[in-house]
Amino acid sequence: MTLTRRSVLRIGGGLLAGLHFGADPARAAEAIEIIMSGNEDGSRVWFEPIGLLVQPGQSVRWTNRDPGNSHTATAYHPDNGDHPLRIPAGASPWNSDYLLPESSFSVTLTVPGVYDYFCVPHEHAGMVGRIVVAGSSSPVAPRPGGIPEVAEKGFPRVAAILRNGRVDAR
Ligand SMILES: [Cu+2]
Repeated sequence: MTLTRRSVLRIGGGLLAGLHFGADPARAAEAIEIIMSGNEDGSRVWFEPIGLLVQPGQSVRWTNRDPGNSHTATAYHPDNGDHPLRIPAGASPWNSDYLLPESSFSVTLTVPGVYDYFCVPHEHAGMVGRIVVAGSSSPVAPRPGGIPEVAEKGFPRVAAILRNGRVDAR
């Protein structure tokens, strides 16, 4: 059943991506890629880059390049498993659900601010990421708390993202 469900989800993601590309090919073509990765024995998993600065309206696409694991890109939001809110108020939460190797998922971010997200099966391994959508006011890091310590420590600093545009995983 799990495999069937995942296959359906994968197809669903493809359809969504297709609709998105159809709606705005220029923007979709410019989607910024975040890779879901892992080492060979699966003891380390990460998003690359782990920190990213984008402009409002930018699309971001996660692709699972880890042959040994399924991963998710899931916004910290009460709608996603009752996690604390760590995206801007008024921004839409997202959840890719499980992405099999070589599968992708994309969102378009419009509301300025800081977006923290995680991988459902690897939050406790510290697999998290942070995206800053530029805006008029200076973005503030989400209030800490309510998530595993290893996840909390995993986020790059907002200042580093603003300074460098992207922060690579250590
Ligand atoms: Cu993962």
